[in-house]
Amino acid sequence: MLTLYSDAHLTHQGTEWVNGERHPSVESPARAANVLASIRAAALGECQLAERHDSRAYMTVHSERYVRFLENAWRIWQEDGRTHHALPLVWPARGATSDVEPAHIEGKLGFYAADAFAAITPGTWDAARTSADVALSAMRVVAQGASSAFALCRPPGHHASREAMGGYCYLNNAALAAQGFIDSGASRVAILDIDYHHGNGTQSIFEARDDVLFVSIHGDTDKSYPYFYGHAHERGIGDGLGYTLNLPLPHGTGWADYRAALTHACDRIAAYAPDAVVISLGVDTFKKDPISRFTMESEDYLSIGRAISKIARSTLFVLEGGYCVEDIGVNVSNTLIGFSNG
Ligand code: OKP
Ligand code: ZN
Repeated sequence: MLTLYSDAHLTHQGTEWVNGERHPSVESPARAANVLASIRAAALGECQLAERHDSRAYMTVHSERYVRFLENAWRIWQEDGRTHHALPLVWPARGATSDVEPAHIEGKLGFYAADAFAAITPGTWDAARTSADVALSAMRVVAQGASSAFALCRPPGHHASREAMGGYCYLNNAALAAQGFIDSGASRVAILDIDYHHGNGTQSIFEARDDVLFVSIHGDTDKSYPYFYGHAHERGIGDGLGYTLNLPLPHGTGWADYRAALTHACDRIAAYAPDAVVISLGVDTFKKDPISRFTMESEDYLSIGRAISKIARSTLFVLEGGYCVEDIGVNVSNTLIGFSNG
């Protein structure tokens, strides 16, 4: 299996609020470095640098004004005299109806953010766009005939919606890849999101469509980020009704209970008979993950990969979360090994 990657993410290290203090985000450059090292050690296949795309390439799932905001946010922030990482402090909350982008950067930040977990730093745009480039390059490899590929994306993408960043995500890498398959001629694409956190951004991008099936297994959002999306009763909207499947599981879930949900998810996807499958691969379901509450062991990722291989479709793996830096590499490579040996 070919891996697509880039080193452009190295300049992006966000900031987040933890216990009333600002800390470097757990979403760190070391994560991707560890994954790449494991992929190389496991001799999973060649590792190739991603191709650069024009900003227009991100407007297949994001709006032009949102992409331009991401591109220019750090510069505008700096011109306002700031030197620290930018985080929003004010949002158009429930019931807000205005669609007018504020002129001031403080307003723009909240207008284009779901939460305060996606900091804008000097290197954020370059890292985010390159992460999307990694996904689009890997998508092309599969669209041109490879049976699978791995997009080693960083920052992650599944919390980013058409016009909002959030949860360490800026551009939705998996959604860009899914739309890329459609634009390359696929009639149906399925997305299986196995990150611990519900992929609210991806769901929102495709929830009104029946040509992209979105299936997610995640920590019950009643008690886990992103809190407001991912309930079992969210099943899609309009033409998309029945093409969103959410399988929330309680805190403490391990492979024994996860297995049934994964089998159900894979059966639904196989029944859809997609031309391509995109896996939003988060390994923050791991027992030692510092911010999540499932209890998967490293060996369990072999079983997860094997279960995914049974869908028997062209498959693109896109890296999302996983914050136990020490074990993120083995957990990701085990998934890919389990799939390859399926
Ligand atoms: C990104 B991805 C909980 C803090 C939640 C944001 C989590 C973003 C996860 N106390 N922080 O889905 O792995
Ligand atoms: Zn996650």
